[in-house]
Amino acid sequence: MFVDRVKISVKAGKGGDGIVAYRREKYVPLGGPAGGDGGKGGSVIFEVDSNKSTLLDLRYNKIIKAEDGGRGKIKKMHGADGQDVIVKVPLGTIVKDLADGHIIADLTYQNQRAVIAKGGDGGRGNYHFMSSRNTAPDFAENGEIGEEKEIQVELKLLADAGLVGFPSVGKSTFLSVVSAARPEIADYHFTTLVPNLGVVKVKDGRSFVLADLPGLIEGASEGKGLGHEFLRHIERCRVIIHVVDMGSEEGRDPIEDYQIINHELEAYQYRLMERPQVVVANKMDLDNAEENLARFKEAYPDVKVFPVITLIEEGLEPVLYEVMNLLETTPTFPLFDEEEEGVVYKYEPEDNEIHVRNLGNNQWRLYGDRIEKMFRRQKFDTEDDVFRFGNTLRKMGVDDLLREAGALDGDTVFILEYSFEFVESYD
Ligand SMILES: Nc1nc2c(ncn2[C@@H]2O[C@H](COP(=O)(O)OP(=O)(O)OP(=O)(O)O)[C@@H](O)[C@H]2O)c(=O)[nH]1
Ligand SMILES: [Mg+2]
Repeated sequence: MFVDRVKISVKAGKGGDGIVAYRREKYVPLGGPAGGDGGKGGSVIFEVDSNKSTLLDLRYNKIIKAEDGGRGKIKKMHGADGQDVIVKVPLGTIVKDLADGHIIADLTYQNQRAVIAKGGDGGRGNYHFMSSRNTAPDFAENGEIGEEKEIQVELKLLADAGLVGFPSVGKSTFLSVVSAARPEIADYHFTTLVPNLGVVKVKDGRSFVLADLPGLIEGASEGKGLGHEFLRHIERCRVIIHVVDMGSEEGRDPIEDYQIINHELEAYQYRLMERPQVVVANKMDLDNAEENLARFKEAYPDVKVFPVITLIEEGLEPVLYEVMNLLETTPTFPLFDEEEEGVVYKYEPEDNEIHVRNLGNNQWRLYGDRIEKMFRRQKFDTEDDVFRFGNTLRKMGVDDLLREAGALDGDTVFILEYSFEFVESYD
């Protein structure tokens, strides 16, 4: 089965907690702090395996979870790192974060790896916090939580050129004679149900990857027929080979066919008409072909047409040279989002700012990625922990921010789901 779109959940492992421990030595009442660091949480990593051609495996594996890191150990020993989970995916796999639709990974070469959900860092053990003032710190950090995401995994075939046209015009026949691919060929419509790929070697030694796609029909861009499902695979193609049945074997008019297909490409969302097109007039062996070709040239005097008889491999070489030459001068097109127009590569930098919001009733909220992350890693087991965290915040300028915003002594300050009393310091 060909599966090219799957929604799954990925969950990276939590970092192990750092621990509080002390060295024990004979005759020494209290040795130095020696609590080890927690191990890193495992990550969920995707890796390209070009032997894979579909996302079928993921359909049966809806939740992918990596291992948590181990707790730190005594004698400054590290906890064990959580195992990463490596998921093999086909070439051309794209991963989107369903929360905001942005592309997390675009896997375009063999063995390429991308971290889809990053494991949390381990917390530091207490020996890291030793200072001249505190020689026996009784606190350690918690491990960071691992990333957790709902993602959409999509396969967009990595082909340089794509064959489009009505059903039965000879697209699969074309692929079969110019490459080693052996797609099914038959005289009924929609013979091709899933895309096929082949490597085309041009006589001068150059080569490109060609995709044979299911036939398109009028209304394909609105979901009619099969082609719509697969039109998005053309998105990566830089050149389109538009095959027209000049023999009008099916009783259709090639002049109209050409227009209808172009209209569908135009109406579809990936700006497919911006790609250069090579128009192939196939089935020139049939009775009506010459006459149709003459009418076609009259109707579209500016369109360069390549008359061919795919069946007996006649006239194909000029087509392949034309495609190859166009590929050399055509840059790749950026990937577009399905829902909204525009480029979706938006890497949002982590928000390092600390924000203050007035919640009214003498209540305030502190938020921002950095402060929330810091907070999550903090243990609050003892008074000392709280005091220490307060000091850190003060150093980060949080008191000033609150004061500027109008916070008063005794107000309540929230971070995530926790609250504190705001006490101005006079030191
Ligand atoms: N006479 C003639 N028939 C051809 C030629 N090329 C292909 N055909 C025939 O046209 C029919 C359809 O060919 P396919 O290659 O399966 O067509 P397709 O465009 O892939 O069709 P779908 O997969 O259904 O979209 C087959 O019976 C082929 O043998 C040609 O140059 N001349
Ligand atoms: Mg076919």
